[in-house]
Amino acid sequence: MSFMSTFSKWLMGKLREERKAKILILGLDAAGKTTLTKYVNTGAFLEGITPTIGQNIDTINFEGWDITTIDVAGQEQFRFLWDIHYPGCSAVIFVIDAADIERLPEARDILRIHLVNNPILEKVPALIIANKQDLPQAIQAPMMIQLLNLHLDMKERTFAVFDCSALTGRGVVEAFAWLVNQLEMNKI
Ligand SMILES: Nc1nc2c(ncn2[C@@H]2O[C@H](COP(=O)(O)OP(=O)(O)OP(=O)(O)O)[C@@H](O)[C@H]2O)c(=O)[nH]1
Ligand SMILES: [Mg+2]
Repeated sequence: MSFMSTFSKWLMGKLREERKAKILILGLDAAGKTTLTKYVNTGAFLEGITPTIGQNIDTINFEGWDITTIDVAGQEQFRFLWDIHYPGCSAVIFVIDAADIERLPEARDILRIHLVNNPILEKVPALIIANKQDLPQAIQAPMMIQLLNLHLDMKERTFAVFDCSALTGRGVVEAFAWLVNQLEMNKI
């Protein structure tokens, strides 16, 4: 076998191997983390998803990437379980129920504790999903940035906020395309 074919085989193997990422999906209970993950996996809204206990680990194939998603339980009594998943994460998705205005302060606090002020996730890109945009009262990205103070809290970090609906699929592909773009850029 020539040097070039050995080299290109090695390179292809390397590229394949590096197109793997571990993504952590955080957010309050009922934000839509599991529904969103299932939407990306199946291309459809799945009804009747029950609250997660512990975590769901899935693999999503998106634009040539094998993405292991760790969709954690958002209920308060399970949040201590998030800690073990922080090391080795390539990115974080933080899902917010944008239609639940009353819980936005709680979402902001949890985002601060577990992401903004978390040294293990210091340099990790963050995709913020303003979910449930199919509901009329849902807050949209520009207002969400202000209400969650993201323009200040996240100024040292690469982040984006996408208006999504895990029910209709609106914005989901665009949001994941942004995420994969971050993975591509961080790989080089
Ligand atoms: N209208 C609407 N409902 C949604 C959307 N996404 C999720 N839901 C609903 O919100 C509820 C909670 O969704 P889950 O996916 O279980 O939320 P979760 O964030 O995984 O919750 P935990 O597992 O408890 O942390 C379910 O009844 C979903 O059908 C959405 O985009 N629009
Ligand atoms: Mg869940």
